[in-house]
Amino acid sequence: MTDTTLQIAELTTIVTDILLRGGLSPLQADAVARVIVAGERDGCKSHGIYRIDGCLRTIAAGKVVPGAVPEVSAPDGAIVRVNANGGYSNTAFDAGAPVLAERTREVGLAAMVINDCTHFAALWPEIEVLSGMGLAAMAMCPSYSAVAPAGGTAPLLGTNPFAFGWPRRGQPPYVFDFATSVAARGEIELHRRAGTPLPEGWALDPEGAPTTDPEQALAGAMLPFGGHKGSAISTMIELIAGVMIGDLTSPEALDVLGSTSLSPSHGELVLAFDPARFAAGRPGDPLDRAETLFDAILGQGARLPSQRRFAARAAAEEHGITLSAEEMETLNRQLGKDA
Ligand code: NDP
Ligand code: PYC
Repeated sequence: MTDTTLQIAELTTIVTDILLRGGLSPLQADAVARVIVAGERDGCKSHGIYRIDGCLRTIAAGKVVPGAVPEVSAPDGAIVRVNANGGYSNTAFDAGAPVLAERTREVGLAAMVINDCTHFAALWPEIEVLSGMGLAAMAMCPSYSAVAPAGGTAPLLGTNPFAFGWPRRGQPPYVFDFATSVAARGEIELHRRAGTPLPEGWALDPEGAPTTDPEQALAGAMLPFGGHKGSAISTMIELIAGVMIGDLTSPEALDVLGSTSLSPSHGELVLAFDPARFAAGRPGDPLDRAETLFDAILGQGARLPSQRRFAARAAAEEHGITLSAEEMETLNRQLGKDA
């Protein structure tokens, strides 16, 4: 059983073909394949090719509109609205991002509200688009109930990802992107598949007792990161990226979906800031001043978030992406090659 190394473009073609074969339109398949391959390329296995089966199940269950075309409306003001029309969040983001950037430059601060999207993806690919345009940005969304609030014992909040990016001149942006649970649910599933126990403090079993068994954790509840602090941030996301944008909270998304094995449909909120507009008239260039802070962090021997990811990307760009024999078998099955 040997590993296989694929170039990024080769893996992108394979993933796109699988999604087209699964029924997605080229518009949807292209955006979803890019984000899945980006996960694999950057060493984020919890949102890489492992997600393909979930996409195929979601399409087969009729829980995503496979040919959806997102609609952007931004009549005035700081809010850009994108209706995903039941398609994937990634396609909706692609449609709205140029308008969000334009509006941010005009107003200094603008928001993109994505409604009615199916969501399974990591947020940093979106954040990097905006930081690549010189903007600071935040993105967040609910998910489906999987996490007990701090002090509780049953799933209620989603794993609600939260991401932030800051542009840097001549080097990759400062980006963090994390689940507001101790770990992404995808990590629990990867532990289940590998037959490895979870670290202590990640989850509760269905009776509300601490567990390191991934099966029990998936049946029970995950825990928020940082106790009451993560619980509060996760609740904020339910409020501003669910209730406030007229879309579903995580409990509502789970009610509609009826399963934790498919990708939920809800909304997403993206905020973009033009640092130059915010700092106008104040001493110092904000991007230069940020570098002083980053240097001080690095000077202590700490690393910046996404540094590991950017290193993985550089390696993948140079040497390709190495997949196990089992992963290649799965891709071939998904391509219908073992039929
Ligand atoms: P991780 O805990 O792996 O990483 C979180 C962030 O912290 C990353 O930016 C990471 O950078 C950084 N980081 C990790 N270790 C260090 C360190 N020692 N010093 C400095 N920074 C560090 O992420 P999660 O498992 O919580 O989430 C993974 C992904 O899951 C995210 O991309 C998120 O968007 C996605 N997700 C999506 C959901 C959805 O509903 N769509 C729900 C939940 C999660 P680096 O990558 O370089 O290690
Ligand atoms: O990994 O927690 C997760 C997740 C949920 C939905 C998409 N990713």
